[in-house]
This record gives sequence, structure tokens and C-alpha cells, in this order.
Amino acid sequence: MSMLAEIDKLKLPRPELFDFHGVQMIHYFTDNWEAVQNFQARPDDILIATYPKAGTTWVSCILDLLYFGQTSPERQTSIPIYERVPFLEMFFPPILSGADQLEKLPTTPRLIKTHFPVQFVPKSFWEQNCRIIYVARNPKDNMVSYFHFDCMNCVEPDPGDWNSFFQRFMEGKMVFGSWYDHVSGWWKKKQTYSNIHYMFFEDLVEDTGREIDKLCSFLGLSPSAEVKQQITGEVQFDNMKKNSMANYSTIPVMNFKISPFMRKGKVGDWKEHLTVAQNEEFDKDFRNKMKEPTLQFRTEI
Ligand code: PPS
Repeated sequence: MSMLAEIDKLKLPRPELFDFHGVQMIHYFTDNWEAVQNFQARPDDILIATYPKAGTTWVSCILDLLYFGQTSPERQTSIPIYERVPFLEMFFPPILSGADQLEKLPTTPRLIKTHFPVQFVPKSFWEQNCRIIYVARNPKDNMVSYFHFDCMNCVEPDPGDWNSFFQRFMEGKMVFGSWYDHVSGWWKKKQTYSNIHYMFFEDLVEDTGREIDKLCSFLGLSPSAEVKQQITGEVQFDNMKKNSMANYSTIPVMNFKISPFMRKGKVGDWKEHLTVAQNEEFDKDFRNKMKEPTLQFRTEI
């Protein structure tokens, strides 16, 4: 916390996007590239991979509760989620890098967050046949959530106004690149690497309990019905929003006066943002760009 406060005091300029191996990135997620690429995954590591703003924190909290909720409940009330589930590629000195945090993590299995497109994942994850959970979110809500996040987070590039953000999202000029490439790249990987559970934000909103059941069967866990019910309750939006260990309120680089991290947690909020013309433009562009016919998204439930 004190180090984070120091970073806030630096009043950092907004980072610029640049092309990194064909993907738009910012230096905070590429400066530790060598160490991240050489990261030694363990067979029981669990990687939570998403395009930014697709439900990372939600699934991170679910997994943390599934693995550690019964054995060390104090974790949930004393350690922020970004320390329980370190962000692999994160590099904001003087804060410990994500890779270093992971080296020091005392708990097993290690739960690891990444926003990398599939081709950036360190090779040891594939060699160790680690379990990977990928969460995807429909592009319209994903884009709206990303816009508000970039407005309130001073270590993200300047979002500009909504109209320019909307254009740049379609062009893939976002941190971690194109949404299309991200969701499709991971979808394709599932065809050759079976240890991926590909899930959707919309399904989680629709029926959290059902999605927790699917996660348990993927992870080989069998919590009691009571425990599952308890977890389902704890990770409901309103509960996570008021939980300071889950809602990122302890991170000073985010200005909650502009927008809170736990903003709306809905499917269909895009309707409040996209104009009718933008929606038509987006749908047309989507039909051109989305090349995976089996990968379907719901923009309302
Ligand atoms: S990040 O910064 O990429 O890790 O963000 P991420 O956690 O992937 O996404 C943040 C969005 O997820 C919403 N969220 C939830 N929605 C419903 N229920 C729960 N429990 C929940 N937890 C997080 C969060 O509100 C962000 O979406 P928006 O649409 O902005 O509200």
C-alpha cells in the first residue's frame, strides 16, 4: 500500500501504446518480458486468462474461495485480490513484479492472472499442461467497461472521448491488442490444448451457480452444496462491490470518483453508450472480423 501510494504521488504521464510482436501494448506489461517468458509454471498452477474487463476479478474471487475459502478464510478479508491472484506480466517498479510475487506466493495451487493473447503465454504453462480458465465477454459490454476503466486508471493510455475509443476498439488499438484476435486466438487454442475451460461473462451473470459447477468439474473439485451456495452469494456483484479486498479500492492509481472498478456488472449496458449508428457500424464490422463461426456471444440475456 505504501509503495502504491508512492507511485500515485509520481503523477505518472499516461503510457503510450506501441506495437509489440504485432500486438498493441504498453510498457508496464512488456518491460519484464524476459523474466515473464522464462517463468517456470508448475503443473498445478491455474492460469486465469482474459481480455481486460471480461470478468477476471470475478473468476479470480470464485477460484480463491473454492481453493482457500474453507482452509484460510482470513485471506479473503485481509489480502487484496490482486495479491492473492498475481498478475503475471505486471511490472510497476517499485512494486514487486507479478512474476516475483508469484515466486514468493506461499499457497498452492498458485492462481495466476494474465491478459496476454495466447501467443504471449510463457511456454512452461503448455509444457506443464497447466489448467487454464479463459473468460470472454461480448465485445460491446467489454468495450464500454474498458472505456470507463481507461478513464479512471492513470496507468492506462488516455482513452480520449467515447467516439474515438469506439473506433480504436474496432481497430484493435487497445492494451493487449484486438478483442477479436484475443477471443479467437484462445478459442482456437482450445482445439489443440484440452486443458482450457472457455467460459463467458454472460453465462456467469445468468447463472453463477451453474458456472461454478462447471468450474468445479473442470478443476476436479467437489465442494458441498452449502459451500457452493455460500460462494455464489459472496461473489454476487453487490457483495464484491462493497468488499475492499475485491473491489480494487486499495489501489491509488484508480480514481473511483471518475468510475468505480465494480461499475455495473451487467449484460447490455452497451445500450446506454452506443448510438444506433454506432451499433450498426459495430455489427457490420463484427461480421467482417469475426472468423470463428462456432464462437458465439450474447449481447443480452
Ligand atoms: S480487469 O481490470 O481486466 O481485471 O477487470 P475484470 O475484472 O476483468 O472486469 C471488470 C468488469 O467485471 C465486472 N465484475 C462483475 N460483474 C458482475 N458480478 C461480479 N461479481 C463482478 N465482478 C466484477 C466489473 O463490474 C467490470 O464490468 P463493468 O461492466 O465495468 O461493470
